[in-house]
Amino acid sequence: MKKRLLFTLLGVVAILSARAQNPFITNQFTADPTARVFGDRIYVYPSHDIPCTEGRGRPGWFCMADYHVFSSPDLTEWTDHGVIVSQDKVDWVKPESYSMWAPDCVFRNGKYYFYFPSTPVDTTSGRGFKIGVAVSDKPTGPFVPEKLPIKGVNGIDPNVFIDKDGQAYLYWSQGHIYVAKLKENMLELASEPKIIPNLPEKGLKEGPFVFERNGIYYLTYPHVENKIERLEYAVGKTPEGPFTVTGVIMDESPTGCWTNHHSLLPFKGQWYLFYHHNDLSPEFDKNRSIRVDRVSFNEDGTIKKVVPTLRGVGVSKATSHIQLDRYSAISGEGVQIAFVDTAVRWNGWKAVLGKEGAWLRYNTVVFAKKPRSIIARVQSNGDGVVELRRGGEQGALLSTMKVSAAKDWKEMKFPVSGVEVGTHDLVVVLKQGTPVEIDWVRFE
Ligand code: FUB
Repeated sequence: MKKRLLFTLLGVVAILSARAQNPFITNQFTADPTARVFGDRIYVYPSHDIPCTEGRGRPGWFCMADYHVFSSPDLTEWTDHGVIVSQDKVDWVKPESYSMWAPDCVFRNGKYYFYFPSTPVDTTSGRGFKIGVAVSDKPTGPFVPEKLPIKGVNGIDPNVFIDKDGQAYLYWSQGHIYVAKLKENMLELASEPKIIPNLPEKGLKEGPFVFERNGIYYLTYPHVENKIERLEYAVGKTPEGPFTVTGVIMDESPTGCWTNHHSLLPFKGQWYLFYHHNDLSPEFDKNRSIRVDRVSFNEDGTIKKVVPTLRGVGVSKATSHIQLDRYSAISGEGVQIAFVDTAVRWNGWKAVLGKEGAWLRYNTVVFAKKPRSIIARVQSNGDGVVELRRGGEQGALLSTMKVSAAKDWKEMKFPVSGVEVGTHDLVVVLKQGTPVEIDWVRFE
């Protein structure tokens, strides 16, 4: 992962290299993404998973000490603005609890309000999680935490929705999903918490996220209908319901990541679903990574189910490293995706074209000028020929890449022809020879 560091008065801001694919943050583990649009950028407030170790958290469980915020102008270039709130700097939080779970952030009357759950030092009003607020003049902080958590709220996964009339509502979960009005100051409840009825009775529900579209209020939440969480939703005519369970937004993880947690919002004319999966930690699902995919609605307002992708939503510049392993489509057999280096997973993945005819497609590569060559970071035990084609396996041939045997990764350059300025979908096919591994390609 290439990144540029900027030193600011607040700390370190990392401009992450273009991350047009899923997961889109790969410099650390991230989970529970709440995305918000402030101005012309999208900001993502996720949880920050770290591995538990002896003396740090509870091994085998979630371990979360602080929060970062990330932002992007285009869902491709992401900036890590660094830590905004941490467990040892909030008066009411038990500093060694490592329980800074799923947050939210909203803008109101010139201030940004960051809501987060954690374990309190003071347990006189009961054990379990409380929810606090930190306030800032900017979406990236500095955030000043309130001295005490919100009175009357016990639980996790805060979410704030501000209705068209200006009334703000706080939602959270603790077995059930709760709602209460917030006062104008955004720091105190203005009504008694109510359990939202008519949601599934059996199986954990958590992570509420509420939004309104065309007069329909959507209460969305992860729910364990079977064995692990899937994303579901209910609709109503007011922010407090009543809500009617309506459907599934995303099915359970095919590889068994137990949690999912999400947010939905429009950005520059397109709706997106932010969610998480354990891509960088496949054998331990409490070290997760955030993803984003497009979402759309039927005419009656129901949500079309989202099929998770590795390709994600970003546009890849032809001159950037194009991670083909985050493919848009793949031949059924013969292609394998694996870590480039299993000891350093932050280095990402490679695509292995394992047998003749194996192919993968990568969509939406933008060529600002006609390229003359393709540079590919490749490895092969023998000699293999990979064809680069436009659009499909039978699309126009753009380059024939003769990859020679080598023990190590190497960058090889091949001539390219027939690529016009514009946006193209690319396909690589193993034409003949031994399997070829590809880390990335870029054009010159
Ligand atoms: O990240 C910790 C917890 O896992 C969240 O608060 C839940 O929603 C689940 O994602």
